[in-house]
Amino acid sequence: MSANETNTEAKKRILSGIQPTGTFTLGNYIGAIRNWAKLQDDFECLYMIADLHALTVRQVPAELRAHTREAAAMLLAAGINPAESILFVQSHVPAHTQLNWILCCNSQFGELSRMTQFKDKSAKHPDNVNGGLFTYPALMAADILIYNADLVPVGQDQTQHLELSRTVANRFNNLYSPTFHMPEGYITKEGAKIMSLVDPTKKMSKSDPNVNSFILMNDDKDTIIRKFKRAVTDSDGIVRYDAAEKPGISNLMCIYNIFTGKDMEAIEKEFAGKGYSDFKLAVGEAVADALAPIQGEYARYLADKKYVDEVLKDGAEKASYLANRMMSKVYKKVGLLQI
Ligand code: ATP
Ligand code: LTN
Repeated sequence: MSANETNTEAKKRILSGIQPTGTFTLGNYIGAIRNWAKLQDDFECLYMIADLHALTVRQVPAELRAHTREAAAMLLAAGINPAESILFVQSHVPAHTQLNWILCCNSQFGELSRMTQFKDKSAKHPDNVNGGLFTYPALMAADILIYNADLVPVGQDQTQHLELSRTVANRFNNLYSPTFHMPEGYITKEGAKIMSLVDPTKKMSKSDPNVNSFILMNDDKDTIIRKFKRAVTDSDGIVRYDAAEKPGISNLMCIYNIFTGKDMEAIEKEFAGKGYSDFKLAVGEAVADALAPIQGEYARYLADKKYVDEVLKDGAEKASYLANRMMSKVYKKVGLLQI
């Protein structure tokens, strides 16, 4: 079935988003993007660059524009196929902001106040605790519910937002009449949360001011190996999985597992009696080798701005068609006058 039809019983619908707040990290790739390409054959997929969400934190306009196109190029390079999936930019489908308002009016202050991302980002940017940051999850719920998405592939940090989407959908359905599907999270066990290389108790994040804390998708091999070599670990010198006691080594083992397919036991055996530096080098090489072909494709797409923009235009049209239909239903249900 083509992606621009409404969802049938045969294929479940997927929606996910990523903010163009900078170059994507290895955490974004492992926790989210890597799975997006894999899901395309079995699901009807919509993948969105969440530029409106990015505005909840101050952005330099020219950089935001550039990051948005780069994000599209990286998603194409990572295997999103526009012939199978709808790839679009959030602000190109105005219906998201229309539904956002309706859902804001159905989200409670207390619910929004409890969101850990709101608390974290308010602490990080105390000079800009804006209304958009507070109502961020209502816009995310709109992104999901406007397409009646069944599944939402994200990293673990987004679980609370997903739960709020379900609460709001449920409230709306009960108040008016069944309208929205209940979305489920699709969170893979491996790599749901890749940690910072500098502080392995914190999530790897593209907006971290310390460049050594993350691997960027376009870091070259030397940079990747250097960053892994510097990664904070512990002093006992044994490669062993223990997320609580050895978060740094365990994080590196997760990354190595993802790119080599070797399980934790096999990794422990492979590096028994060897120092951390051998292990770190092996992790760096595995990551650099896996990213090399994606980086090649990325450069190719980035050089073809016209093609990328055409993909996004086509995606926006297909997504708008689906979103506008839901929007007229919602406006009618809440009692807005239709003329
Ligand atoms: P920012 O630093 O700007 O807040 P971010 O790096 O946290 O951004 P998002 O755009 O918020 O990235 O997230 C995009 C997707 O990547 C989401 O599904 C999120 O759960 C996932 N993700 C982000 N960081 C990680 C990580 N460290 N491990 C696993 N998944 C992650
Ligand atoms: N909040 C998400 C990005 C995002 C998203 C979405 C994810 C915006 N809208 C809809 C899934 C579904 C984040 O990763 N920080």
